[in-house]
Amino acid sequence: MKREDLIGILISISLDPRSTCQSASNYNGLGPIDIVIRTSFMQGLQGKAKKWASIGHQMEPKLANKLLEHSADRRTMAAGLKIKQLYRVGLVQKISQPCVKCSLDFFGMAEIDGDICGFAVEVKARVTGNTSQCSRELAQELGLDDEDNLYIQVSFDSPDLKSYIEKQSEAIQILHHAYTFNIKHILLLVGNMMDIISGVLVRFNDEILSAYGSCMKNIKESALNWAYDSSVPFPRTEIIEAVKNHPYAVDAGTVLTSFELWKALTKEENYQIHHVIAFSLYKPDSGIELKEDRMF
Ligand SMILES: [Mn+2]
Repeated sequence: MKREDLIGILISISLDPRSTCQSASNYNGLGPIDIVIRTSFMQGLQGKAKKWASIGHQMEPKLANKLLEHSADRRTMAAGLKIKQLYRVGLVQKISQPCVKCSLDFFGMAEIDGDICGFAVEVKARVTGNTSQCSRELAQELGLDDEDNLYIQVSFDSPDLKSYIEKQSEAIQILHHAYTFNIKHILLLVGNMMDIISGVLVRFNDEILSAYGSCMKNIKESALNWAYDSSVPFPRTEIIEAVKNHPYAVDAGTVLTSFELWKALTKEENYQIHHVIAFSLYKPDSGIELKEDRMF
């Protein structure tokens, strides 16, 4: 796909709120409310998958500390990256567009190609032998094959972007991070239980970020206005229909209760997400020590 095609698709995406299952075939037969329900009430992970997800989460700070060591040793310079500081960040909501939220693994300040700027790190810990092996083989194919050569910078519109990112969902996730934080660079840091396997610094530009912003706006207009605009009624009938497709996860009563709770908690006078962010500072010099540094 060419860059222009991608941007064209992002700008034109909108879900018809009245669409039926038949006409929404582009979205696997699901209408907008179906998608909202499916993504808001996901079935919890169980058994091994749950354990792996938890181990992966525990690996995030360890891999971030390795990254800081690599930056101090100038090994990240191959991607034009020198990290100044890394922070742990809570859930963040875009001030100008409250429906856009994200939860980063790390936010950082860095010198990238000589300019000081904000950037983010998305950590992917491959915790099983199989996934770790796949990632290592991919890194080797890209020439990121030894300790001193793990980092590379790539532009989002590079014809071989696809070979640098294992999953489509990960590509969308980092675009979403970049848009939410209004930053141009995201480091996709892949590691296993021991070490960093690769670090791909993806560079976005204003054009793709604003196209993605239009896409977010269109999705909100067509599927989420009821949640953000008090004059739009709660789509009770559509929700009752939609939960029939997801009986394992949720029922209509739970959706309504969760929505009322969310509204109460996110009322401006009660709770503003961007006011309660806790930044925890990682200091490259102090190794693995975690220092609380509340900035807001
Ligand atoms: Mn992650």
